[in-house]
Amino acid sequence: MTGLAAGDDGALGFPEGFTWGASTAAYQIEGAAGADGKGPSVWDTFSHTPGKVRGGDTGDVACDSYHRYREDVALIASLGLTSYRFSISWPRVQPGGRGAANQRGLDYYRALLDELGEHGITATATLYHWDLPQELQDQGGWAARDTAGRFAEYASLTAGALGDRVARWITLNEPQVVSTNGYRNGDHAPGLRDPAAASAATHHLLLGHGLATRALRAAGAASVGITLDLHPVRVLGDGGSAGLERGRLITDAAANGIYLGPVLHGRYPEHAPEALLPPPALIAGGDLETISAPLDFLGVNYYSPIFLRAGDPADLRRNEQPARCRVPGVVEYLPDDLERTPMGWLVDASGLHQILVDVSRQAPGLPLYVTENGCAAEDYVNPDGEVNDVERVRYLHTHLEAAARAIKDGASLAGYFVWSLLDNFEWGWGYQKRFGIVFVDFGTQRRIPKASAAFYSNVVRANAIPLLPAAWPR
Ligand code: IFM
Repeated sequence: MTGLAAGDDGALGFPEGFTWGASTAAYQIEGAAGADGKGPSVWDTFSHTPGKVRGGDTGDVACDSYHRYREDVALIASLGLTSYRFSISWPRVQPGGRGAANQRGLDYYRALLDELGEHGITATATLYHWDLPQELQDQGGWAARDTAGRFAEYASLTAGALGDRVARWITLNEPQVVSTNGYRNGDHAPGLRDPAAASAATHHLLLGHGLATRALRAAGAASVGITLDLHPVRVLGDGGSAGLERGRLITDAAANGIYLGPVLHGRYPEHAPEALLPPPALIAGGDLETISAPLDFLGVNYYSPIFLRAGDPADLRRNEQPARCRVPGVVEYLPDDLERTPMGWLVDASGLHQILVDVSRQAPGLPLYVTENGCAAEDYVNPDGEVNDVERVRYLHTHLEAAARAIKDGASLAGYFVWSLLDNFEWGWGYQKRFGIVFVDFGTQRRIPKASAAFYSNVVRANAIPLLPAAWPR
């Protein structure tokens, strides 16, 4: 790749060969919940449990991409994207999570890959985006060490069947969210509130990643990585105070280091709170070597930073919450001067710059891909039949500018995937939150590219972003 160039009009260019894509995940878009021999996943069970998902929504139909994948690939092609990140549903391929493959499940992904190939779009396939086969959950899920071995078996079988068509394999998507939301606070499937199971799940997810990486390599996989959700930790005011600095180190270890450390450096971070770490008895000899096997790339999902400031956890002020670092005199807070999306997430593009530069310092030369970045917005179809999602255009513009600046400042960023191609099933929020650059009318399944799709497509085709209006926040 060559360096960044400013176009004649001052636009900020990306390196030649930069990968431009959009991301989705199987349970969020495919629908066809029981079709062609697919087994139930933890998300089928969870979403069908009353009270777990807003409005009682399920992924039974979602965007029906299982049947409409040709239309969806045509959409991707029409935007000029060079790669599509999708996930493979483990229970479609192995309905019970072990044993022989379900050929009809593999056939679906082969057809999708063929369609992408015909349009010259490379495939970036995630093996696990949270839809664990329910049968494995019944045997302990990720809290059980055996699940890591089953995951490697599934990786091997899938790569053997589809590997010739996949440019990049991502083992896991956001293992931190699986452990925290699935096993610790119960907001996601399987809905457990069990701190011991959460810590065990953390280690077994990482071990599953390491074993799957080995299996993928043995199957001749072209390129292997993992996707982590990363959250820069920012400190207001006197970052020099000992308490705040300790708080920053602990928060960073809790939010990022517990996953980055083992994967990049073969060790859990020293500052991580003990309650989040797997107990030593679960870590067998050789596990950390397996987990830290060299990667071809790291996927970074970025949405929001974490802010810390001095405060009293026993007397919280507006916008403050107790800090996960539990350092006396330190609180987390949501700065007033930053916008929030309808998810309540802070909009802070400079956090993307920070995390990309930081990770590249930790792993010099390792190619990074932003595998997710985007926002929910209150989208609607206007009387002209258009969706004018100006908030998302602005969000993408500022974040792409931050990504371009990060490359200038030394980050080895090789590609960017927007989250998401389509409005979809947003987990516990059901269909109430729209993240797509393409609007989906869930009644008719009609797809309407939003203004953000046109904006993004222009960036992709130019391999450059227009200069930011001076008044926009960075
Ligand atoms: O929709 C999710 C995705 O599945 C994982 N990363 C965050 C997105 C927005 O919440």
